Amino acid sequence: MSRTVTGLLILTSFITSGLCALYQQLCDLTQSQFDFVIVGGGTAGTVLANRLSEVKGFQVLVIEAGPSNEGVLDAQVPLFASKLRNSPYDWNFTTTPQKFGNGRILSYARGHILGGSSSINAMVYTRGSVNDYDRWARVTGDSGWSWDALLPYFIKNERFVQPTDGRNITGEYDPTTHSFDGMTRVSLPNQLQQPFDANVFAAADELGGNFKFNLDMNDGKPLGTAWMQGTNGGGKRSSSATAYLTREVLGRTNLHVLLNTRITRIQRSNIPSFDGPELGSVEAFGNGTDSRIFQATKEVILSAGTIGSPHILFHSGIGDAQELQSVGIRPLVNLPSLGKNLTDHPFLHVYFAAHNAEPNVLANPTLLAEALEQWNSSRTGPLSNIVNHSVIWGRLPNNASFDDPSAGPTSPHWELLPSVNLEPRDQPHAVAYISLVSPASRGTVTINSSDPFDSPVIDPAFFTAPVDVAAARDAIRNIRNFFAAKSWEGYIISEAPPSAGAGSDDELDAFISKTFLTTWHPVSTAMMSPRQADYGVVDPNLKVKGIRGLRIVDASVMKPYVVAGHVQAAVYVIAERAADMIKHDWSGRAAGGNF
Ligand SMILES: Cc1cc2nc3c(=O)[nH]c(=O)nc-3n(C[C@H](O)[C@H](O)[C@H](O)COP(=O)(O)OP(=O)(O)OC[C@H]3O[C@@H](n4cnc5c(N)ncnc54)[C@H](O)[C@@H]3O)c2cc1C
Ligand SMILES: *[C@@H]1O[C@H](CO)[C@@H](O)[C@H](O)[C@H]1NC(C)=O
Ligand SMILES: *[C@@H]1O[C@H](CO)[C@@H](O)[C@H](O)[C@H]1NC(C)=O
Ligand SMILES: *[C@@H]1O[C@H](CO)[C@@H](O)[C@H](O)[C@H]1NC(C)=O
Ligand SMILES: *[C@@H]1O[C@H](CO)[C@@H](O)[C@H](O)[C@H]1NC(C)=O
Ligand SMILES: *[C@@H]1O[C@H](CO)[C@@H](O)[C@H](O)[C@H]1NC(C)=O
Ligand SMILES: *[C@@H]1O[C@H](CO)[C@@H](O)[C@H](O)[C@H]1NC(C)=O
Ligand SMILES: *[C@@H]1O[C@H](CO)[C@@H](O)[C@H](O)[C@H]1NC(C)=O
Ligand SMILES: CC(=O)N[C@H]1CO[C@H](CO)[C@@H](O)[C@@H]1O
Repeated sequence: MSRTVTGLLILTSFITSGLCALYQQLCDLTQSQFDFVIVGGGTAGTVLANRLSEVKGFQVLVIEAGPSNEGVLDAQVPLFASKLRNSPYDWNFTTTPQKFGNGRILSYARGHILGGSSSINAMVYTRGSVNDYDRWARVTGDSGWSWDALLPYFIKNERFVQPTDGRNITGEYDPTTHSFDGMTRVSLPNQLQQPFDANVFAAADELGGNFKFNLDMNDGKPLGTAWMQGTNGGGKRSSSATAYLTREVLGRTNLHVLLNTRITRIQRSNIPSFDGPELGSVEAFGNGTDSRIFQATKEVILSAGTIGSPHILFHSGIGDAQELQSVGIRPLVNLPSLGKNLTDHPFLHVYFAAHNAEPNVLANPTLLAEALEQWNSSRTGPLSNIVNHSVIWGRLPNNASFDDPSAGPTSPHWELLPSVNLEPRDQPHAVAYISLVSPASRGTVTINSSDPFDSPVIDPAFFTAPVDVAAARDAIRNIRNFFAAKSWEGYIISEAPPSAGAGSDDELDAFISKTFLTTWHPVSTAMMSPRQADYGVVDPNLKVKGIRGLRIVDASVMKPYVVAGHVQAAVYVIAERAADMIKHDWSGRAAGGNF
């Protein structure tokens, strides 16, 4: 089987054509001065590349460390997503030993490919809640970050399409919540899995309360049980690269996309310019020994992600001055908040033995070959789906004796993803994935060497706030109640190891400590704060405090509050809004700009 897959990979990579705007390596690009230099061709970076190059007078360069997404089969087939971790398309980061995990080290995937993490993620598409964004607006003092103000950007990002099985989806979503002419293809499951999916919604109706049916979790009020929505619209992964860097966009003569090139530092520009960037020089290394300097005349924009953006800034002398000195880097700008307040969602798996032996397509080579043929010819079948079909969002009870870390009553504390047969196990089983989406714990990203090619030191500090442990226990108890519903009779047998039998708080804590992982949602290492604040990294317009001509546009700027959901939709709206801010700032000043 793996031979077929490899064969297809080789075949499709031959088809990849050399578009003029796409440079495979550093030596292919001769031009060295641009209006905007975007560092990182990931989720946010490709949105900016598209939107800024809409202005014909802007010369735009985006530099990506990883290779092209084209022809990468695992980045196209939705159900192959998990194969992209620990691959050439992953930076392969790890965390420091986690205290609550008795020193366990976790792998910490990040996309290393055009489209960044949107090319390797699990494709769940959730906007988050009204309260999440209204809190950003409140703590930054910029009402432009509120839910209502950002709604036009959600609309600009989303292109909702019908599932590929052609079923009638009335009652599975609210069409008035969605956009049908944006960029990223979003859909409901492309194929249902019965009786599992029917049981989920029968149990929701039977139990009510925390589990009551919610027609559409993307309307700003996610609580309850809802149908899943994902960026697998049309049966194929829709990443920022496939959606925002289409062949047509890559054909623009003012857009340049440089692949397989890593940025190590930004430095003082040698071009004298009245309103040009203070740090307008970008140091780039090819995959060989090649290195070059690129110049920005208007702005350098960092879109290297929650880990990559602070990493580059530290090596440029920006960050906590004392910490930089201690690793032998000469400080240029003292910004003590950089790399602090890292916020991520812990992840747990709870297994239940089941009667139904539903075929696990990924574990059976014959089934997999058939499914791949079906996917290849019609974008239908099991491979066209993301891992789950439904989602339950819930809150800790109101009487819980903790300061509420959530943004408010519309924001969940936990997310449950009921699913079947996800991993090979001896016995048929159901699994509930649990993500704790309003965490109070805060971690850090730092460096321990002055070599920019060394990995950064990543500490998400999971479960260092006791309320996060309480939320995990509450989530586990809720999924037990959910699978105990009458609707599951004849399907679920009983909870399986390793959580089976863990009843007391102490027993649950031991299970949580031994098994927790990341949901891969780190944010906030370059947090926004009000314009006059003496903490924070960027102003609400995403300009780095105290440095002219430098912006950060990616997941790292989320105010030290992650949205209570999967974060890609939030990154898309941050990038869409940032593109408008940048165009506005330079409007009329771009030679030949078509405003
Ligand atoms: C395994 C996984 C599963 C996930 N699942 C989901 C999900 O189901 N739903 C969801 O909403 N979110 C999910 N996420 C999170 C979501 O995908 C990310 O939060 C989001 O894509 C981050 O966007 P970004 O623009 O901040 O960074 P990225 O998309 O990561 O982009 C950063 C880019 O910068 C490049 N870069 C970094 N450093 C350098 C450098 N020095 N020089 C040049 N280039 C550089 C990187 O290669 C990358 O392409 C998942 C993430 C992962 C990793
Ligand atoms: C990540 O690890 C995999 C497996 O070891 C390896 O093949 C890949 O090249 C690594 N990724 C990068 C960007 O080095
Ligand atoms: C889909 O189902 C709804 C309600 O059951 C019905 O009103 C509608 O006409 C159906 N649409 C199509 C295209 O059949
Ligand atoms: C660099 O990457 C390009 C494009 O993938 C490849 O053709 C080239 O062989 C690589 N060079 C080295 C030295 O690895
Ligand atoms: C982390 O965020 C909090 C809340 O906004 C803020 O008060 C604090 O100063 C931040 N920490 C750092 C080191 O910037
Ligand atoms: C997918 O379809 C194309 C076009 O019909 C064909 O060339 C290719 O071999 C198919 N791949 C697989 C794995 O079926
Ligand atoms: C809190 O309320 C829940 C029901 O919502 C109840 O089961 C629990 O016992 C209460 N806890 C306390 C400490 O009152
Ligand atoms: C720096 O941190 C990395 C990653 O945590 C670790 O592997 C390495 O040993 C550390 N190096 C030093 C010099 O402390
Ligand atoms: C309802 C359900 O669980 N659907 C899918 C969840 O993900 C696994 C995939 O890996 C599928 O096997 C299930 O059918």
